[in-house]
Parts: sequence; structure tokens; C-alpha cells
Amino acid sequence: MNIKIVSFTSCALLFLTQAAAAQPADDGHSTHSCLAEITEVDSTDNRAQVWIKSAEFIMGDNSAYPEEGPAHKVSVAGFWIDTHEVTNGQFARFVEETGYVTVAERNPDPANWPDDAPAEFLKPGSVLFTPPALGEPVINWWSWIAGTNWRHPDGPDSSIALKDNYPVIHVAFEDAQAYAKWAGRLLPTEAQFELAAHSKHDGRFAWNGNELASNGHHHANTWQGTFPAENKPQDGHAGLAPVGCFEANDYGVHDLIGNVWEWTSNWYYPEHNPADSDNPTGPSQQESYSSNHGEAIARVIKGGSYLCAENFCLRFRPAAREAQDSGLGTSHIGFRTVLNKS
Ligand SMILES: [Ca+2]
Ligand SMILES: [Ca+2]
Repeated sequence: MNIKIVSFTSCALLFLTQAAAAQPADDGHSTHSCLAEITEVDSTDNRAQVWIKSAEFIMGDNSAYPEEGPAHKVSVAGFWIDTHEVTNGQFARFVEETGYVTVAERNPDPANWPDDAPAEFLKPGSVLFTPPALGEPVINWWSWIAGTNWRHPDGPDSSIALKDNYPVIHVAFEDAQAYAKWAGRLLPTEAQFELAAHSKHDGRFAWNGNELASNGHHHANTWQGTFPAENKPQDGHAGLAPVGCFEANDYGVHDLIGNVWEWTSNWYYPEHNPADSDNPTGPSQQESYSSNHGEAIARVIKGGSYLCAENFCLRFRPAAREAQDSGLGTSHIGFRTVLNKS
């Protein structure tokens, strides 16, 4: 059984309907590694990272979603950033060494749920993308499925066998933070992510031009077709892709745009504070707010995912941002790390 989610309100997921378990999309690349080699993380050096030199840039975008404004100049000190999203293989090594148990693998606290919450919500689990079939009414496309976690990314009967080089998913903010600490690193601030994602372009997109895929060339794993029911994998991947399948940007970094959304260290507020311009870190926990999540719960995620479609969500841009319940990983959120020393 799975349960359609209406809202990701922390600790009080609202539910709408029960539906048959959906099948995960098959991208046809389950055994393919798009980066020839994944360098193991070592906390004593910055292997598999590239240096982003200190810069001033215009953070935000006044021409898109209101939460991206106001556009304002910021300065960011140089930093190292992972060249790819953290993979299942890397996360497995972290878990093996530390015995870490992710949020999705822990028993939920009944006190955090309404009395009439379905029993499924009191079992460990996570949220899966479950698209409606063509012709079915489009109400929602997220389902809570017990037994779903990073080891079972497409539901309890799935596994990460042959998926070492896929981005780890179903990781909550604290899971990502724990990994980063183990690796001797940090999660990027929103400004660091946005600077790296802009690459050496200052336009709306992370590449030349003002289109998602000029001349049919896809720079990132996004969604083609009418979301959420029509999935035309013109970019070669109907679902998640292994890391590094799409060309690196000018800094040598893959998939900052697309594939999985990525956690940042910023608390969310639905606009920028232009005064927060010198190595900005965003609002405090007390200052943060999201209309969908309330206060002191949501963090900023960046970059968009394989579910971002032109007809629905133009968030495959460096300035795009969304609020995400910090306690909830999903099947389209992962992360990468940074190192703040030269
Ligand atoms: Ca795709
Ligand atoms: Ca990404």
C-alpha cells in the first residue's frame, strides 16, 4: 500500500488517497557508470573536488519565481566543491564505517503525527515519485511508502545493487550533514551552490543561450514531455541517471543542474535578503519560514531534478530554489559537499 501525499508538512504529512504501488521508471542505464571512476572520499584531502575561486556575482533572479528575488550582488570566498553528487557507493562506505542509520530507516515518533494518521506513516519509510498513468486525473505524484530508504530507493523490494554510481537519495538534511562531517567537509551554502552552478555564464541558464536544450542538446537530466504523466526521455534518462552522465560545466562539475535536487546549509525564507551579501548564509533558523512548511523546518534545495519539466517547473536554473522539509528525504533529493579552505 502507498499513500498519496498532499503536502510535505513536517511531522504531519497530509494524506489524500491510497493507491496501488507504482513502478519506478526504468532509465535503461542501471549498470552503466557515466563517470569512469568515482574517487573515494578522504577527509585529509580534496580528492574529487574542484576549486571555485572567490567571486562576486548576482545571486537570485527577478524574472522568474518570486522566491528567487531580489537579485543582488554577493561575494563568496573560494571553496572546493565535489565534482559530482554523492553516490550510493560513497554513502555506503560512510555507513559501513560509522553504523549511521538514516532518518528514513528509523521508527517515526507517533507524537509527531496526527491521531488519525495511517499506520503506514508510523513505519520507517520515505516518499516516492508515483506518476499517474496517461489519462488518469493528475492530483498528486508523491507517495509515502514504508520500507523505502537509500538502500531500497524504489520501494522495499528494490535495491542499490549495480547502482554504486547513482546519486544517493532518501537522505534527510541531517543524513547529508552527517556524511559531510564524516568526510571532513560541509554542505554548500546556497550562494556557493549558485556560484558553482552558474559556471562561467551569467545568464539565466547554466550554459550558453536561453533555452533548456538548444538544438536538442541536453545539458542536464530533466523531464521532457508533459509532466507528470508523459515522460519522453529525450535526454537519455527517464529517471535518475548515474552521476556524471552529462557534461561537466566550466569548472569541471557535473549535475549541479538536474538529476537530483541537492541540500544546502541554508534555512529557507521565500526571498533573499540583499544585506546578506558577504559570504551569505541565509536566515537563521528562527527567521526561516515556508508557506508549505511553517517555521524553522525547511532548508533550501537547489538545482532541480530529473522531474523538472518545462511545462511545470522551470527550476533547472542556478537561481532556482525550493523549500524542503529538513526531516524528509525523497526520491529526487541528494547532495554534495564543499571544503572551505584553500
Ligand atoms: Ca531525463
Ligand atoms: Ca543535481
